[in-house]
Amino acid sequence: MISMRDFRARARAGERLCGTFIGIPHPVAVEVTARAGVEFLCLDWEHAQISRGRIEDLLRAAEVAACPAIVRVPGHGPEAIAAALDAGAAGVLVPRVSTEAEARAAVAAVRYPPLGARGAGPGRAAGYGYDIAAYLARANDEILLAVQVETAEGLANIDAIAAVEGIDVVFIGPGDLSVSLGAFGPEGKATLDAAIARILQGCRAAGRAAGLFYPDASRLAEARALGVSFLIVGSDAMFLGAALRSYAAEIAATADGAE
Ligand code: 3PY
Ligand code: MG
Repeated sequence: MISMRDFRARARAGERLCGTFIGIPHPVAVEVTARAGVEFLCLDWEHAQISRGRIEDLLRAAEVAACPAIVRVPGHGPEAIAAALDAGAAGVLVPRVSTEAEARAAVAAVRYPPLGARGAGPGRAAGYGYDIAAYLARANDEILLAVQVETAEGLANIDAIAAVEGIDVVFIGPGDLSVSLGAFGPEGKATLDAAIARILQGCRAAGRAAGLFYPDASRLAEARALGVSFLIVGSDAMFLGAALRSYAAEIAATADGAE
């Protein structure tokens, strides 16, 4: 089990960490997913129907299961980043970071001065004010910042983005990247693979840990070979669907009259 305290250090050091997205906006989904042994969770506030008010309860459920949980925020706004961190997230995943300026803005929103410009408040992370001094003292060391490179513009700017101090992980979103490059399906595979290889090269050159999304767990060996350490695989909903599909296939295969 990974302690909340070590999470950022381990991610920065390029130790393999395997998480999954949470898209089902209920604490039960969080507890069930965390207790299965997944190494961290990423609450998907960008693409799932998770309300701002729900984030805090989902983070609480992750803490009950002693599983580090970060939040994929719905954009670059410092308000959403502050809301996730003040609620107690172990870090944030900022989507669609395409320029050095956007990467610097993400650092500014996540880090307290002098490294950034995050505002201090008596939220849950700061013990509702009881622990504010202690939280301010440790937050810059412990909060993880991962930025997603998943556009053609981000690909073009990868070296400048990866070099920004204060970023811990550059995370590749292959879905959006393929859409942005017009590289779909089997015909687009070579283009997408080359783009991913270029991003990974930029990460290596900057000494930055690299992350990647996979829809299922069948390619963990490939990730290791590519030098990708920070993995988000599927989501609670996708794993639920996959398990139920396999059950449904068993039902069909063993139905009365089936061969
Ligand atoms: C993408 O594939 O676009 C993602 O954002 C995966 O997390
Ligand atoms: Mg994406």
